[in-house]
Amino acid sequence: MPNPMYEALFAPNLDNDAPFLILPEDSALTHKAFLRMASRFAHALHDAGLRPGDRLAAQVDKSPEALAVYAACVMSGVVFLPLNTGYTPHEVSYFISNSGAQLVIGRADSREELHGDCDQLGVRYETLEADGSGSFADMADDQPEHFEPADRSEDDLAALLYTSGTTGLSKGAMLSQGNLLSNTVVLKDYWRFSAEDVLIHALPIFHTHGLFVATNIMLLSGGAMIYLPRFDLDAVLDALPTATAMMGVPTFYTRLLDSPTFTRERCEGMRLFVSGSAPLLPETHKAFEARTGHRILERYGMTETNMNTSNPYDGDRRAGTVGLPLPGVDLKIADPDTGVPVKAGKVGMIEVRGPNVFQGYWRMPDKTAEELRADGFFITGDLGVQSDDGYVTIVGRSKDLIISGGFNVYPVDVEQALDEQPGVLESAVIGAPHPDLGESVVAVLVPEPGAKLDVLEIEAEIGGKLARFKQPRHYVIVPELPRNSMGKVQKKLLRQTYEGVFQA
Ligand code: MCA
Ligand code: AMP
Repeated sequence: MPNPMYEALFAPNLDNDAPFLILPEDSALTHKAFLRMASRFAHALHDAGLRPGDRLAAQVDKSPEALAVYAACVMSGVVFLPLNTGYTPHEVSYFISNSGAQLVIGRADSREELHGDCDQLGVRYETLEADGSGSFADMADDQPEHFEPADRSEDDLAALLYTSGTTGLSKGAMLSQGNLLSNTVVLKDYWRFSAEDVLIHALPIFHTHGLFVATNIMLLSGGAMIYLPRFDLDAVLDALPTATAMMGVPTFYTRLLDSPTFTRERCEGMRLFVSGSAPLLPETHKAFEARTGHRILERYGMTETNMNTSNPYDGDRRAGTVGLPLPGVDLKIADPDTGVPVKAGKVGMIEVRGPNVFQGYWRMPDKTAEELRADGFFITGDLGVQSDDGYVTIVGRSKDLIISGGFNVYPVDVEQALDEQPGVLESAVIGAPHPDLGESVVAVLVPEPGAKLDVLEIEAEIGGKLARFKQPRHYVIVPELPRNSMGKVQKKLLRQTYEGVFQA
């Protein structure tokens, strides 16, 4: 039966004995073995009653099994909803109820906290641990190693990825098989991936970067991934001599540069370093070239759109730019109000259209209509300029967003949690430059008249509600927030005032 992702990514590898996942301690899982595991998982999903179009939420540590859950969803037509392992049960409950997931796969230690919510919503909870064990793995134990793929078209949903918004309500971006596959096909060729490649995979697998960009490209090309549980500097340094490529967020590159053992010799077998998810500083690009002789290839994407632009493989990789629109992607720099293109060289809203652009937000037609124009252009919220020869430079964001080590933090989420704390009259959350994470979170708090705020208490309190990466790393207490004549908090002024708080 037709299933475009299965046919392109899995079918050619069903009997492929070459390694797919190279694991610590010199073990490896071949493409064939990985797909057999995924087939057993797909049978387990089917036995659990999941049918094409149903949703499965997974909050699991990175492991081969965790990746096989994704592949099993593609095989069986189940919509995959990966969740950041840092999310608190409070955050996860929202995703489960909003998505209407039929099954949650998570760690045993989260089961207790989510149990009540799952019971109330009638959702089944199965476990999968970092070592691949758990009740879900047990369900798949004796299943057949071939799964007849579910009938799916390019327009059918493959994944639901939640992205927060400036309104504080997380929205599920609906990504179809066609959205994911079209991007994978383009990127594989653009970046010249082949079965000879060995990619260092140190990214998490719950976001577009590590899940779709890295994994789908390696499935399509039949290559291998040195599959690390997380970015561990020593493990990455050890992996470099046997690898050909790496994908990472800028923090990966600054951490490598901070290590004296990161040398040109170590990178001799490497052909490509890709950076994305957050701005790569031109000085990092230059320092990297000086140290290794490699020019990092920077690209730009979003959860809603997959990858939109990339610096060229052969041509000029320009530091500080995100390169050229990818083949098949229409990109315009437009007036934010009208969508009409601005004059060349002028700053405007980046809008994109193409087979990579998502289907809209899950059960939120109004939000979809606000960001996706009727003619198919998606309003990214990123401000940019385009040079005469087509290179795009991102110069800012119209959305209130902080990107910390490649993770997005929407200030409104954090402000809501802070405003609920006793004694807090109001708060403003901003990003400040951070030497390791690019940007990090600063909270500016205003106490209620006569109240004395205890930052340690506030930290402890919001710790139970907000994922660690969203929690402020610096607090300031002020008598009032600066406002403009319209009464709006002047975040730009706050960012200027506190821009040095993380500098040594
Ligand atoms: C971990 N922590 C963080 C972050 N990561 N805090 C703020 N920002 C972060 N990014 C917390 C940990 O929970 C820990 O908490 C403390 O910070 C110290 O962690 P550390 O050991 O330094 O962090 P790490 O585990 O080494 O992780 C840093 C990291 C990681 C390697 C930069 O965050 C990472 O892999 N980021 C990649 C994110 C990514 O894949 N983004 C793509 C999404 P405690 O202090 O309590 O111990 S965007 C996307 O997909 C779009 C489409 C695109 O364009 O690609
Ligand atoms: P997300 O929605 O989590 O996928 O985050 C997407 C956002 O990350 C984009 O809208 C950009 O603001 C930012 N982003 C991704 N890649 C880059 C890049 N290379 N340079 C600057 N910002 C980037």
